[in-house]
Amino acid sequence: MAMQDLLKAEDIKKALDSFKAADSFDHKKFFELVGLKAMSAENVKKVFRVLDVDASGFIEEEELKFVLKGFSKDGRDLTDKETKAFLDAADKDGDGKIGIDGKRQRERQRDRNTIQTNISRTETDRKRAETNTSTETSSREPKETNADKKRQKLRANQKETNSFRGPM
Ligand SMILES: [Ca+2]
Repeated sequence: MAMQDLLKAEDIKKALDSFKAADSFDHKKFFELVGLKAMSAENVKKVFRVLDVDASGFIEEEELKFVLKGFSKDGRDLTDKETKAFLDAADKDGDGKIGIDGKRQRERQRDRNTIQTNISRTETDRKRAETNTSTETSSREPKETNADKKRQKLRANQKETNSFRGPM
């Protein structure tokens, strides 16, 4: 499936023309201009498959850099800054690539686990996945502690207020 079968050539041109200047790319506005926002989920998936050049099921950083070329051969490369910003915004689980079901993170997680079980991965990938998981867990703990502290402080403040108001 080619991109011009999915999107209108004039919309693609309009969208590409809007972000001709380096570092001007805004993926949300681009998707809107190119007509992706109004498309059915099924067609969005088709677009995704065109952009997923190596058919890995993910759009990796390298593919993202050339994402505009996927819409038109005249599309410019994204700058490193734009690629990074796009990836940060769209990569919800921080694995450094964009999955096809970005909005349904929980299902994706399950899919990924299935993929990890079914497809034999390189040792490096597995190790990286394990490291990621442990980092995620440990980075979550201080946040909870902070939130707890905040709650305790709030409760303490409340008590003070109550006892202050008590005699009144
Ligand atoms: Ca890919």
